[in-house]
Amino acid sequence: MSCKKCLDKVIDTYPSKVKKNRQKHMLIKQSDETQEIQANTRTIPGIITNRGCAFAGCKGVVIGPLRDMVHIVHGPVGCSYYAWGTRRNKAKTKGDEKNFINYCFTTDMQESDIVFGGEKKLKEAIREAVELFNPAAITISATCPVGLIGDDIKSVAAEAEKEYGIQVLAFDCEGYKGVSQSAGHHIANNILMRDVIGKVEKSEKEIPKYSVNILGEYNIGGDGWEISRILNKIGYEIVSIMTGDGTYEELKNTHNANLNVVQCHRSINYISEMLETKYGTPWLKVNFIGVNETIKTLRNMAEYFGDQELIDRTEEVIAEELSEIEETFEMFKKMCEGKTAFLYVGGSRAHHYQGLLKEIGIDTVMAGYEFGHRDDYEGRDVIPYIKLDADTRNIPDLHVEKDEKQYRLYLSPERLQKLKEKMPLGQYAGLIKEMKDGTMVIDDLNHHETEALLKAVKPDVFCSGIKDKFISQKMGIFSKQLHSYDYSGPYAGFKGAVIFAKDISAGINTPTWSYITPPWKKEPIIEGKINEE
Ligand code: CFM
Ligand code: HCA
Repeated sequence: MSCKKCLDKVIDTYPSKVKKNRQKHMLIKQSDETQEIQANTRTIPGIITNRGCAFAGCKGVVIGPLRDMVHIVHGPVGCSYYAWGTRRNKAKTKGDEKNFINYCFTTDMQESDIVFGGEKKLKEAIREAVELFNPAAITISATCPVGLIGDDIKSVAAEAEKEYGIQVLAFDCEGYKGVSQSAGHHIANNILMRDVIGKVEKSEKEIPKYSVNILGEYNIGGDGWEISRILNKIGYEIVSIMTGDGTYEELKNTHNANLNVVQCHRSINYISEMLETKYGTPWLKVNFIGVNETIKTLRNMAEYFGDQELIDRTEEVIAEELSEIEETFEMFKKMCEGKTAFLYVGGSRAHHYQGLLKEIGIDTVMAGYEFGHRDDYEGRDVIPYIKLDADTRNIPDLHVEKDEKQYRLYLSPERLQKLKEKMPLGQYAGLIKEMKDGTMVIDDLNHHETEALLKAVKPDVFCSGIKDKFISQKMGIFSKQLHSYDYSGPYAGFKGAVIFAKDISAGINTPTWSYITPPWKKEPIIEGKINEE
């Protein structure tokens, strides 16, 4: 069946209004056309989406991985408890530093708090956290009911700051804000930028030459550790990693670096942009997933700094790392060649993993984001992203001013301009550009579409998350979680690529799938059009 026919079949069962809506979220890559896709809009009520909420994006994704802070979730117990430890953002304790990553802190609001207000309980939770744990700082994240009943978490935080002499940050990230977890990224970015980053002043001399921040890297399955290992080996100084295995103390220093490299554009582009405006540090879009992309990234970074010594060292490390993996990588590649994949992940991995899959001989035939914006699909030198950023509807955007005292340019504007022509400095190509013609692109893929497409196309592997993993496996199609890595990882960098290749080849080649009969082969299935009236 052609892709066009496949997509038509998938949406054919929808009522006409829904069909019209969903059509705009789908396309088939055609490089001779300028293609647009609708993204970052509200999911149609009733449709089972894979998306999460603003609270997930703020607390779960951006601030949660900061290990030396106590993150209090203000709300009923479920939001906190059911998300406990699920994201696999690993963190190690160094020396006698504090590390609260394995804890789950919540105010556990009850009915009476919903009726009479939960501020007292929140104050009490902060007091308890300070007395028991003495953290570097505290965050408070509001879940849905807090916004609905109007608890003033900001004033509770301000009072606590005075009382305990540590920063207490309040995030109004009620789940219902915006249209997905993307809204939560934005809320977290704004507050970290306004209240934490920039707190330490340093002179130019105190800033190491090859100092970088890694933005949008959350150390899932240890990815951040593997990336840091490679960068340290070359000779880079990592000032802060945002935010996987990161700390409040490092975060305060983020502006004291000479380059920001951005792994996940979606979740952190607001901060990278603001750092450039306020402190003059440019950002470079990087990708540490896949061997070729890692090499390209390392070469771009070296060229940005421009010193021959660094360029040579980079080549040396690349050669060393390659020699360690080549043989094993090749072996797994032989076991995967000629297979096909569906790739459906949050807001950047559906893009980042296509190259790595290609390297092991797997063709991505469908890819899409849960909550990417149009710039994550279409690229952002083409589109002025602010205008299209629909999630700013409910979220006050922060526009920072240039900081005259701490603003410094590492490279001259002329050199920066030249580099921009060679590498993605301040630019992002997005997912579609690098795809093969004929690939299906689907935004906010839902459960009906997942089932129908898997059935029609039968890819060899479906890379996505926990919510659809078992739809796929019950159909006899191997699923690889690309959020949590199914307890494996790291997948980043050279060594990570081999672990990924090993996991995929094991999953595809196990005989298990031949023992499973998909439900449509053994049960009658009623199919038809939904009556529109
Ligand atoms: Fe960025 Fe992420 Fe992703 Fe994301 Fe996420 Fe994640 Fe993801 Mo799950 S920050 S957009 S909100 S790369 S938690 S580490 S795996 S959906 S593709
Ligand atoms: C989130 C977190 C999540 C969920 C993963 C999944 C993650 O969106 O709140 O659905 O499998 O990576 O842990 O994206």
